[in-house]
Amino acid sequence: MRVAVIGTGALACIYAARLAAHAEVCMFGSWPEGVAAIQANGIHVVEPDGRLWRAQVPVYGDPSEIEARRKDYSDLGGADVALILVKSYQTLRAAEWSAELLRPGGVAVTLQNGLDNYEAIVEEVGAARAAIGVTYNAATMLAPGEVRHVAHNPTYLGTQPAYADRMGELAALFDHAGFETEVGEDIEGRLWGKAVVNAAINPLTALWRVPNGALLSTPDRRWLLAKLAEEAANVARAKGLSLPFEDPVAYTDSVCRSTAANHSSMLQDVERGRPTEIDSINGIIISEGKALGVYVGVNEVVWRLVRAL
Ligand code: KPL
Repeated sequence: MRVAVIGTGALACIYAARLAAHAEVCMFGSWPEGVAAIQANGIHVVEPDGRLWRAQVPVYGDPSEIEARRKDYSDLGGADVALILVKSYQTLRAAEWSAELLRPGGVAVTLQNGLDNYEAIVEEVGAARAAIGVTYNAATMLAPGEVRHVAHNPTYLGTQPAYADRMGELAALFDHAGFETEVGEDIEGRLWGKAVVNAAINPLTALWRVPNGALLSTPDRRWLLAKLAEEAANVARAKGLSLPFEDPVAYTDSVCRSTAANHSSMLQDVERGRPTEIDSINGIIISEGKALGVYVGVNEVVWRLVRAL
């Protein structure tokens, strides 16, 4: 299978590095330091137990190189899958690249945080070639091209009849590469399930600059974590979605525990002085909640605090 990984951040690195032993993988990115480090030294992965390993993955970043590689891909027939792992505010460009890199029946799969990526991808590649995935893997960028895989957690892939066979093959590839993966039709519930967790964990870790596990350490932290998760889950339920858990607070607590050492992606953004994904996570929960008459007051305060940050 020919896989184009779009992005060079923490999750892009762990997916590309693991898949490279089992598929023809190529990365495409616009972060110059990330591209340069991977070109020079490959991807360095530190496992949760401290074991270190390295993978060589071709990566293209310079627009002229991307152009050349796109041409190679089209000569070869194009990529079977484009895995989109950029920040949500970069999705449109990643979707444009995917449209050029994919072969006619190829599928672009978002594995990103946020609730507005799929729509942006559909605009570029069409609904018959766009799929939603949800990953609970946690990873921290140590330096450009160097990543700590903090927690090995499941990946979920949504499927539609138009590309069910491709999603089955991709899930088998992920499994071989060490990503425990499930394919299912109700991916929107899973996507919102992840957004509930992100809406609670990500802004609080970014505001207090603490790892995920530290959110469980005091009653005040736990109270805010619970309110954010409950409000987000109420919006999902008001939309008629069935969430992959009964109790959003217990579920969010369990993710804090299973990713305790991780610096959430929003904390990593704040630490690096980069924009956050707050609008694609809490921002959408707030606008959908208001439209449905669901109380989202705590999300709104936290959304404003992060935007002000
Ligand atoms: O998705 C994540 C993120 O950091 O964005 C979690 C699951 C919270 C892991 O840190």
